[in-house]
Amino acid sequence: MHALIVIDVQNDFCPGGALAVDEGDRIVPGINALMDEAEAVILTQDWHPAGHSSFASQHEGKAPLEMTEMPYGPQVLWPDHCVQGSHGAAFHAALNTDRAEMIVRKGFRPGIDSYSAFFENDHATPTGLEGYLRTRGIERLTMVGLATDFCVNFSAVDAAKLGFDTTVRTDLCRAIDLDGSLKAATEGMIQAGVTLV
Ligand code: VGL
Ligand code: ZN
Repeated sequence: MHALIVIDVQNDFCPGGALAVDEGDRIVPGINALMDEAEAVILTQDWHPAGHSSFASQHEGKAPLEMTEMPYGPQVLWPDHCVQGSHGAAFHAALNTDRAEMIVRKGFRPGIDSYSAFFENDHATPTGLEGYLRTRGIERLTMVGLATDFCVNFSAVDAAKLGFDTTVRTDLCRAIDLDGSLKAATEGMIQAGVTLV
């Protein structure tokens, strides 16, 4: 069985949002069209408590997009975004959420960020998505959404490492591209065995 996984198509990652990705809204019609043919549809939603530790505002002297060291490793500091229950955390209004059979919320632990739909940024704390997919007999995944070089990348690499047959539709993703992060992400996904189309 095959599933379409739609990563973080939320207002804060679209133009006008707190962590806007260039053309983030442009992928919405194509994603909706893909849902029509999908066997199963799963959405992810970046979902941080106010004052989350990935926000630069919580680190004195730090600006958004600077790095810090967390107990689990290096972490990019972001503008406040996708705060639980806020307009920015809501899905883009044009995204068809009716087909979603599962919505995975991630990044809700105050002290740890979660780019991947499978594991938090310690690469150890599971979100539960792996078990959900396996118990439903889903073995093949197509991923689309935001941002190519962060949440899509981490989700796709983890999926491939877990043994899922994983494809990323790069035409239905858009990137933040911070210091060459898109190139590094592309190379990392290919190395992990992800199919990029
Ligand atoms: C994301 C940065 C912070 C993403 C989420 O969805 O790619 N990026 N939180
Ligand atoms: Zn986030």
